[in-house]
Amino acid sequence: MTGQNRDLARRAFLSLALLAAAAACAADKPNIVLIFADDMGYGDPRCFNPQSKCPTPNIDRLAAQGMRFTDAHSAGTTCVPSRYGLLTGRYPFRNASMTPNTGSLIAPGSLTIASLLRDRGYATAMVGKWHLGFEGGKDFDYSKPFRGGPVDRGFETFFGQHASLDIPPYFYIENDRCTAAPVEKIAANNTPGWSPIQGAFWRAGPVAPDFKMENVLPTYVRKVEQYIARRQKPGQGKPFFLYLAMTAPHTPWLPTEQFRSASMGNLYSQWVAQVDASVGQVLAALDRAGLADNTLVFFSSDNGPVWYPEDVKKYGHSSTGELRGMKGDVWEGGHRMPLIARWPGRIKPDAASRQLVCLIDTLATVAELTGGLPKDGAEDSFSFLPELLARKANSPVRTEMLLGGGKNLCIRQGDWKLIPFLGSGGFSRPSRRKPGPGEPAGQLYNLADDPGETRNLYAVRRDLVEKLTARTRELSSTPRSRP
Ligand SMILES: [Ca+2]
Repeated sequence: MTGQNRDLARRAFLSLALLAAAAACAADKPNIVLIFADDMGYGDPRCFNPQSKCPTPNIDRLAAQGMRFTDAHSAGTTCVPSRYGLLTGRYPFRNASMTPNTGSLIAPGSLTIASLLRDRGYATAMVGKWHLGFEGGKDFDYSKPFRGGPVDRGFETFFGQHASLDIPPYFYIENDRCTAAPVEKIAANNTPGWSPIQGAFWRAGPVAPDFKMENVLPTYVRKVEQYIARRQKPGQGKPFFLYLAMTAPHTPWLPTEQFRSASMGNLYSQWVAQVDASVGQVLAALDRAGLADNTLVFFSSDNGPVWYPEDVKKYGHSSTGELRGMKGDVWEGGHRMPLIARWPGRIKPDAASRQLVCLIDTLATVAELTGGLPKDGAEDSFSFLPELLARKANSPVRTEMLLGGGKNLCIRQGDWKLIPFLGSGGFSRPSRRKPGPGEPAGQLYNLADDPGETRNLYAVRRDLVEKLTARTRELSSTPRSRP
């Protein structure tokens, strides 16, 4: 053997030894299942809003068996930035583009929850809605592999769709290939009695012959059940990370026969009931496989609901509970999310946490659980593992967080929230308005005594406005916010 060959052989042996060590280490780790609802409001699950009209027995049971976070926030107020922040542990405003039509939004080689766990010996799988773009943007070539999607960003397998269930073209992607090209056409749809972006709303466009709107959510749940059934018993192989990005209760609201009954309430609550039952099916699959005890389950949602004040009056249900605003808004209803974590024997049952956390923190949390935070990546992610395991009660996970982007960047610090403009910033009208004579230029709320954001203290607490404005500038001009 030449010196060079010996060196190669030694390096190959070391790589194998490292891989074996990673696998051995990973074998002791829990499986991680992340269930992400789409557009579910803080006030939908009854465990967060006892007045909810949506039947959510499975989400409630998950909460009763684990920890509920009452001050958890998505990284954005709409699908794309929220998902970007969740998977990368990085504020979406740091990215040049948040438009999936222009290409793959997560840069090649960026750390994601999936790439981190894969490199630490986990099997990684995603099922459902990606919405973070592919190379080539909206110019899909159905004859070629889709690059820059889940399988190029850490997931070993993927079954799902490119964006929301109301955005054409409509087709499934398996790993990096389309299962059937969208060669047919589907007309636009909506539901009388609801606004144009509620009900069974979808846009007209190309659709694949194997893609039926009402079958999409049940198909994803079945794929997840099959994946879990194939996994091995604890200690017998690789642990897995499974990300189920549901397409609901986002539009189109399409409850199947089983949920279309008056006892389930209106169309929306019927659809939420089906989402809840889908969560129940995933939990039942873990039970059947004997994996529930060794699996950390997260449940949350990507942003607030499309639910207007008129709907609250008409249906007696507030999809955001007592929070102000809706999807897209920088008010709490747009981004405060129901977050639940269950890990039997490790997380105390029926626990509640009032800690400020952001879904961006999921990456650091699973990183700490599986061997510590990497040096690079996860720029804005703070681990809430100590909170989950009640190791450091009273020690804050994070003291501040940024939301939005550009000149609209808002900051939360402690109980205070500064919005540097007037209006919702999103779907509630007006989204933005100029101050009238003598009116303050922005909004400042104390969420501890005013969670509904009804008393604007911008004019009376100028000291805080200045301090928080300076801090926003400081935080946004550094490349990372975690140490
Ligand atoms: Ca969404």
